[in-house]
Amino acid sequence: MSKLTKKDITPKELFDNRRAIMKMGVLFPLLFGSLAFAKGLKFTKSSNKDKLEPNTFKEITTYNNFYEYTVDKDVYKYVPSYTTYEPWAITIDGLVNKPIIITAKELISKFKLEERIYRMRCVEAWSMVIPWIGFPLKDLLEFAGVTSEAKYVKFETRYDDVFPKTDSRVISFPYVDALRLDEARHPLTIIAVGLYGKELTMQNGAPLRLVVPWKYGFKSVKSIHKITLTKDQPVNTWQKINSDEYGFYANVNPSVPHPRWSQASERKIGKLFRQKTLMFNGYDEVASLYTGMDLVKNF
Ligand SMILES: Nc1nc2c(c(=O)[nH]1)N[C@H]1C(S)=C(S)[C@@H](COP(=O)(O)O)O[C@H]1N2
Ligand SMILES: [Mo]
Repeated sequence: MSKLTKKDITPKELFDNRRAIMKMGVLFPLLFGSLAFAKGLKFTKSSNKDKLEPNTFKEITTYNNFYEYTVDKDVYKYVPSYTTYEPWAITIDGLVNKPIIITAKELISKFKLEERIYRMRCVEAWSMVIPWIGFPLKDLLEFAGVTSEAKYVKFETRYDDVFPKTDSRVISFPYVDALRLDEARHPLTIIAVGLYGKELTMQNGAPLRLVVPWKYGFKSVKSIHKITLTKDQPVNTWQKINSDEYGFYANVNPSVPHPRWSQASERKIGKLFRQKTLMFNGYDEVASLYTGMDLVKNF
């Protein structure tokens, strides 16, 4: 495994001194002005072959799970403006040819953005349809140069004063989740950077977050800070808390109930009646990833 060289690392102070960054934001509002408002993004529009009916922007941005801020759904009340968090550093390390620390902005600029209108199913039995803007995670893995020993990709959020309300009595931080490499490389798996044609809101995981539409929402780590390629299967945040209730795979599966509730149906936010939950959340094309696996054991 190659080591980080000085050249790969942008001065740490640039990222870690939040106060200095905030001061810069005050001193140079013009420089940072483009970040003050959700910027329109350039992207290829989705054909929406599935004819999914997206939830409203308001629904998607006012009903969220983001435990670093609060355990309630009104995360939008606690998030400061995105401006405060720039520049945001992303580390890509572990079993890669080219470990790197790069700003989110620069990283995003390397990929072609497209719209993906996906179902999102939370393990708590509610769901939404969200028009994400993003790029395939596969492209990022190619950029990083994954080595042949790598088997898993781990994603971590920050754990510092950018999340002032973080309460580690509920879950341990930083928030962590991971995918098997073939799941990570599946064309449906994306890194989302936008929503409804604009940059992500903080409550939805700005500046960039994972989206794995056939898995329960908790796999889709928000506000990614670190991506690590590993040989061993990482333990995710929810497994750590209760491995009888939350597994590594977390594929949406209506026939495997959560120990405390059924997963057979869901409440789509904004709808009066519950709807049936679909195997793999309706994304049957991923079934071949799990051929021969017992999905009751590997829940
Ligand atoms: N960092 C972080 N990422 C997270 C969470 C979290 O608490 N912290 N919650 C997860 C859960 S449980 C869900 S359902 C989705 C919700 O995504 P949304 O609010 O954009 O719909 O984010 C996931 N990603
Ligand atoms: Mo969730």
